[in-house]
Amino acid sequence: MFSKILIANRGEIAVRVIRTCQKLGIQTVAVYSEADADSLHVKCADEAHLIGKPRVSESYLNIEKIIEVAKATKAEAIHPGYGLLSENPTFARRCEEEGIVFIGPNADVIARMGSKIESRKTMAEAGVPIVPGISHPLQDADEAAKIAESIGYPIMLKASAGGGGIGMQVVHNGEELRKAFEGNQKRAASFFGDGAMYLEKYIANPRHVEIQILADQHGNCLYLWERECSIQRRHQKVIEEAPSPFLDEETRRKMGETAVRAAQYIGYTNAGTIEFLVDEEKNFYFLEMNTRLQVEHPVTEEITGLDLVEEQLRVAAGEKLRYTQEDIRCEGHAIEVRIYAEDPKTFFPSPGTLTAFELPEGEYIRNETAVATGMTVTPFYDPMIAKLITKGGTRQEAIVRMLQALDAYRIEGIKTNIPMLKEVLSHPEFQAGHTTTHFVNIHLHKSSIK
Ligand code: MV4
Repeated sequence: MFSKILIANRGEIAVRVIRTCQKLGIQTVAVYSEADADSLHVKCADEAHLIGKPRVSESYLNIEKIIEVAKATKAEAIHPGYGLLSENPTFARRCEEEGIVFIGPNADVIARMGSKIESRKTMAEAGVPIVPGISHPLQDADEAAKIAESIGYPIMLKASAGGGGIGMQVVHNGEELRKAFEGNQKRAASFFGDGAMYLEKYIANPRHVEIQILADQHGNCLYLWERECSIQRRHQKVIEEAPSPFLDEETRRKMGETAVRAAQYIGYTNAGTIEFLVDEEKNFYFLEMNTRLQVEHPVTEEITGLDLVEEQLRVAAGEKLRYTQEDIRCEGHAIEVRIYAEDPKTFFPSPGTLTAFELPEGEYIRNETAVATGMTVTPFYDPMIAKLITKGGTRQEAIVRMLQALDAYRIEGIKTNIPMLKEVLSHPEFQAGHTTTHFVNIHLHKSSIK
């Protein structure tokens, strides 16, 4: 096992990684920007190094500066957290070149899964179901129209480099498709520097269900059940839970085995997630693979009893997985909500100083945050300031506990999305488990929240 690692991240995930390092007796090196000098990740690490100005391009995304700190402090490995450099193949490659262990899969795997077209092609080869469509870049609108005709409308036009719904559009006929093609291609080119477009059959009213996997460097791979992440607003996840209220045992097992097959086919190591779209008949289709630890990993930890950061560190250090598939528990139900510093009416970020910040506590409550009373939420970073996770013997119990915990949450000085979270959690359709990706649009349309 490593004796010292660097955490190339900030906020709640940096604090979360440091907590597991402390448990395992691993020394920690934090890096921080000028805006984060008083942050909790700086305080709880064994040492901390300033790497630049507030803007991420001048600090948390500065690959050479982070490598320099890792070498100077003799850190043996780097944990990238999520976001920032976590899925950047150039960063992973630079770590490899310097003999520093990147806590994640190898750079080629990251690059391959970073392209939607490339990953679709790879997954089809691995025998993973993909949405009917094409796995090569479209030449022009004419080719798009011809292929769409053979697949049948409605069609989902997508950007290969896409994310956050950018470059993506549903089209219902040839005319719409021709109109949509160029605009989305231009948008993808300007946002991602890559205008490659492809298309798929449109799946109506799908669910977003993702399988957590864990793979070591000895060819062993496990699935740690699923997370249901369908409750999103404008492609931003809001509530996640495990297990999914929609899956039956057989579908769950089939999806898990499929995810393991996918990971083994590409020689994956590390914790990872295979995202699927699940249609109303419980057919599932590969959507994309995330080659990092995810924001919503705590719900998986709560139902399995595993510490995913510990498992990541162990496999990165070359250890064998200590479990077989039969050892992996699925007990009770866990829900996570993401608390964003945003105006509940306009959804604009709401930076400011926290004049009060008191968290609910209890046996069935888990908080993940890096802010405290008196601290300032700056506009430089993601507005997600905390996660709240509750657990129950049943889904209903976890929901009731979440509503109680949100009532006890005291946060003053900034605005948050807590009103919206309460509205979703108390909605009869959510409570009935009718969690599709259109939930927020359909059910919250009468309120100011959308
Ligand atoms: C789809 C789809 C329906 N059919 N693909 C949205 C994010 C992007 N990564 C994939 N997305 C979708 N792809 C086909 N062929 C519907 C969505 C979608 C969605 C997916 C997951 C979670 C929330 C969503 C909200 C709207 C649309």
